[in-house]
Amino acid sequence: MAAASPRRQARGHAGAAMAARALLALAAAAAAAALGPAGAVWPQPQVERAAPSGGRCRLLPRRFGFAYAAASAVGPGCAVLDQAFWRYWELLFAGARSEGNEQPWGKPCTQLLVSVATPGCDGFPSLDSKESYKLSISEDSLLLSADAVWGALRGLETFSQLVGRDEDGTYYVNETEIVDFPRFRHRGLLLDTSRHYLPLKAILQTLDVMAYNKFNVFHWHIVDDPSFPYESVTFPELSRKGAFNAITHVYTASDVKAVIEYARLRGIRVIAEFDTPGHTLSWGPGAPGLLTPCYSGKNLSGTYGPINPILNSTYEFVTRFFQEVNAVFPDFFLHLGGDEVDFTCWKSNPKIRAFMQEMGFGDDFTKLESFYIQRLLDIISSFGKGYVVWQEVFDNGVKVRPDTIVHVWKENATPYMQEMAQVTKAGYRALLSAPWYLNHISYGQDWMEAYQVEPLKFEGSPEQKDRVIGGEACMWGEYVDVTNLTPRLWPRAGAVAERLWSNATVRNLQDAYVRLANFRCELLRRGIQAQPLFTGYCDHEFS
Ligand code: CP6
Repeated sequence: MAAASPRRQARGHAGAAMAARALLALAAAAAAAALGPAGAVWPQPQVERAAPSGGRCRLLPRRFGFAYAAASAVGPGCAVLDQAFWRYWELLFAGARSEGNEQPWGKPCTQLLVSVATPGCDGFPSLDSKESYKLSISEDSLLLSADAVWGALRGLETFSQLVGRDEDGTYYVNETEIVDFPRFRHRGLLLDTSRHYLPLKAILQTLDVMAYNKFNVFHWHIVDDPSFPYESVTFPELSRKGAFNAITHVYTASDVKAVIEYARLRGIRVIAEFDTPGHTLSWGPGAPGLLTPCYSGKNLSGTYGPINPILNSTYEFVTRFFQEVNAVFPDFFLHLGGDEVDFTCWKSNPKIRAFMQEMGFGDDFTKLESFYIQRLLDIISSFGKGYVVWQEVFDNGVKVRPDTIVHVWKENATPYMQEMAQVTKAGYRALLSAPWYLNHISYGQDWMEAYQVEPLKFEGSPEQKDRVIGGEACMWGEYVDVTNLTPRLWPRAGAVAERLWSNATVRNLQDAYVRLANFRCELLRRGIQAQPLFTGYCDHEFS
């Protein structure tokens, strides 16, 4: 099988036929895998030791349940796990028409005992959360142990993928022992709710599927140029005048709370991005005086540019606005954007140019941008929050706090791996997104390209590599709304999920194809309209 460059092959005609034949073999393998035994987990666990005995244990829906082990530091009343027990029971057995074979083999397993070492159920997950877990499945007992509830959630997901059904419809799980932990601590997915509004339901469903993939950060690119759907309590005019529709296309305070809690219950952090000073056109109508008025020659042109960085009123507004954002979003980190600031309007404005002279910035508008960003970062720091910024903030030499996280997104300006080297060499932590733009589509198996990325493949010291805390798959919304979000995301985002969770050595495309095709069928079974990888079928595709 010529799996090394299937993408390149799929582009040429002769290559396409070859790749198609090779992939047909893969598709057959995947179809066989879909029939049953589970054991194919996505993303692949770090260590799995299948028991040589080949024993299995039978699960009867009415007699199977999740329970807390006696020694567990958390027990009934822990909402994160109580609710996860319900969810996973439903996922496993809901819609089961029967208990399986009337005279089934072997003795049934009745309980998965969950033991968590550290107390704590009410908090939010964080960059430092422990997500490791151990699953021990034998004919006599099913045990899941974890340091923290967040790891128990990951283990429950793995368990749910291990359960299969045989020809009689009997549920079973094979003996195995899994020791698992994430390779990277930050495994994110960006959704853009400004280019198109995404209904609350679509966001919540995406959080479900993120949890199936062990993603742990929802990066909410909530506002941008085209619309401002965030309903601010302090500045209600922003969404009243900046949303596509001020009633139907907004996220109210209660919507935002619902997203944050739904995510928390799945071990997912919500990092909100309010991108400034560029990408802010939609802020203008609701915040008079905030944006820079552009000139055409000597006259106002009637259009607006980035946030006006030379006015005190700007910083008063920004302080009050981010005070609210700080209170609404509990995560330690905010994403402050800072990308793609267009200097044309600033250049056209005589007051801005006079300010540049006064400040000694000359013609260097990156200095003016830095002037704004530095003041913004000081405001955010004063709230005790940390921040993530897009790479331009680093590229332009803005003085940032040493604990700043730099988000690498440009594919080519500087090759992105070189950028990772530079960011980490300067001592900053880095997040990678440049090769993971899921909004880009092309004919063929483009998930393979995302899958083959190696985030640490750059020249640098071990300390530098340690500063790569993970990455994010991005779904920018110019051409994506609720109609095509789910199939465009899944299972392609799964490629990024496995790269960020599994061991660096897990990179065999054939093996990944079989497991991902299998996982995609499981997503269909769970009611998620995930698109196919290639030819083939799933048992549940018409449900
Ligand atoms: N919006 C914002 C975008 C993009 C960025 N920021 C973007 C740019 C180029 C591509 C995809 C997305 N649409 N606010 C860059 C981080 Cl190819």
